[in-house]
Amino acid sequence: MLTIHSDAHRLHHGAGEFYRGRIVPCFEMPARVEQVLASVTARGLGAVVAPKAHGRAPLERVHAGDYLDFLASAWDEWTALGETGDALPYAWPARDLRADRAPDHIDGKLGFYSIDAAVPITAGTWQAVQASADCALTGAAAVLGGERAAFALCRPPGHHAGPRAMGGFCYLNNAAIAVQAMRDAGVARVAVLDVDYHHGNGTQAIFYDRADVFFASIHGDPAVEYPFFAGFADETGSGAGVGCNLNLPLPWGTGADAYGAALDTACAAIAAHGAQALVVSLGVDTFAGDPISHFRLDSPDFTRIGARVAALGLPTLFVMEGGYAVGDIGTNVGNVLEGFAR
Ligand code: Q9C
Ligand code: ZN
Repeated sequence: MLTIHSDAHRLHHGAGEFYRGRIVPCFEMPARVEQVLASVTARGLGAVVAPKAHGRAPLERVHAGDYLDFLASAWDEWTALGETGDALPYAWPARDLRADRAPDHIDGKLGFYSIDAAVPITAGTWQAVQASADCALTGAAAVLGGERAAFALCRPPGHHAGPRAMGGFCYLNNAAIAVQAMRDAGVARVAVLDVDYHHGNGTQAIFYDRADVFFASIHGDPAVEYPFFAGFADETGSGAGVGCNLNLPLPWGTGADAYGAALDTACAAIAAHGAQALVVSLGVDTFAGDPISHFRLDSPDFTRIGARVAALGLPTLFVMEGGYAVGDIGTNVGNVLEGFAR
């Protein structure tokens, strides 16, 4: 299986995120990707190639132009104030406030274009997030070109990023950008299977009213888990997209048996939709040892996830999302890919 990877991810290295009243060190760190790359290489899973630069046009198919402008200029606007550390938001247009106009000041923009304070912007963030999206787009092109599967080793991740907002370590929605590129290349129906521990609120929002993209997500119950404000089972799509969104929230402590049953349900729904290509938002933060999550999958369980996905028989693009047990992330991602390829 082809892997797409760029060193540019290292340019994004946040110092901290706001969590429970304090700034804590970022869980989303460069070492994550280094570990996955080492595992892919050691297992001989296939060639590792650099992404091709795809420019702004495919990003605009998913994200609003003013949001992209914000990401591109945020660091310069921040440092123009004399700041030298990471930019982080602190005020948001929540319920009963004006969410219909973008502020002029960078402090206001940071809140306007985000859903939480887990998204530090550093000097190299915009460059890294563009390279991450390019990994997904290069992977999509490989699958469109006839590859059975490809692995976009994206960092930063993407599935919490919506059309106009960053959040949850995510800036550009790499998986959604890849899906849209497949649609634009003529694939009539595409499915997204999101197995990250957290609900893919951004991907859901991007495709919520569409019938051409089916979204299925297995995740921690948002009643007790980030992102808290999306991911419930009654979110089934709107307009033309009614019935094309499947959320399978599971309780803290979920292990392999209940997880496997949910995965069967998600895969059956994807097959029923008639998708011709599949994008997997591949988070391995469902691992028992993950420091910020509460499922109990063991490393061998990830091999079974890969095999179940392979049984769909679809051209498949894996897009790296979360997973914060840095010592095990290589094993767990490698197991999914090997379980698929076997
Ligand atoms: N400090 C992804 O897995 N808040 N994002 C966690 C712990 C945000 C996770 C709180 C979690 C975002 C791509
Ligand atoms: Zn996650």
